[in-house]
Amino acid sequence: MTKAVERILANYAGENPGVLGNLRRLLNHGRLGGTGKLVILPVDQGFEHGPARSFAPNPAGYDPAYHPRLAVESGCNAYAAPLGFIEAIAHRYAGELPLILKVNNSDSLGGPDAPCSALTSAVPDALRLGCAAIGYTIYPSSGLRNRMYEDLRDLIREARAVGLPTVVWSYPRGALDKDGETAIDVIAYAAQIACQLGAHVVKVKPPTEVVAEAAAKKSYESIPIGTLAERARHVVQSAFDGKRIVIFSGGPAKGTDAVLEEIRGLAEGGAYGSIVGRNAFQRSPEDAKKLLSDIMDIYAAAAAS
Ligand code: FBP
Repeated sequence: MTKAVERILANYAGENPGVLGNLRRLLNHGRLGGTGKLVILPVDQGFEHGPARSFAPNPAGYDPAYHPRLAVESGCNAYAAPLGFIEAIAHRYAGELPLILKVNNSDSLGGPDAPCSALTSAVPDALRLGCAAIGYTIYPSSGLRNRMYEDLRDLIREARAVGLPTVVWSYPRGALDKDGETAIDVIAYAAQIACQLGAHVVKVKPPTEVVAEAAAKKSYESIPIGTLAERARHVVQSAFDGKRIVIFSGGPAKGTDAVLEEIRGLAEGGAYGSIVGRNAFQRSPEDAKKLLSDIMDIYAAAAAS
């Protein structure tokens, strides 16, 4: 085990050997293995956004086999997806590529309730499919957030009991306006909530300079948030002073320069890594591999500095 991985796992010292072993698997796999940094490929957008919005830009992505192959060939640390996609490929990839079973999902077809994902699979599915972790989305600011927090409490307890860590997608959504969803105070708060719920790995969106909550404005007068690096640093600090692994999502497809500039800011701010979906699988395989490789270069350089 490298010093970097040892240092990170020391922050999870209270966990059982199964959870620690699976965290070690995630941290030791792929091109960034052993550096303490992670790049993960998430492909739940078919469920969350629909097939055409997700896969039409690169139709190879309609095939469930496409994504884990891209993850392996790019050297990603792990691949995360809902039950259907994982079931379609686990026989081939379990043990070769760390798999994260996304156990809740929501569509974007609308409905009268505040956003709340359905439980779409369970801990025994993750075990059966040879997964290294489960994934769960919470929507802080949704009217149904307390139900999600309570479901997550039970899931983390159940997953931990069988040695599986939990990756929490913490996405503020519901009562907030669009700017509020990615405001620095809200993202830092979302990271903190996920950690307090027992998340082993926290995933949030890159924060903007906006401070959304009136009650938080005074506190942010003395916190540097002018650059993305400063904001990432504050989010990492909000995740138990960096003692929990915090990774940032990629967002809608954008130009290569914009993606890499964002990753540079996140890496400079101490991010543990990125979880990049659309910006990877919506490009051609060659372009996706090149972009993921450039992203990994940035994190590798940050780990070495
Ligand atoms: P992307 O890199 O495509 O943003 O993927 C990360 C992710 O968290 C996915 O797991 C999820 O489907 C998507 O973002 C949600 O995006 P949005 O908030 O735009 O619905």
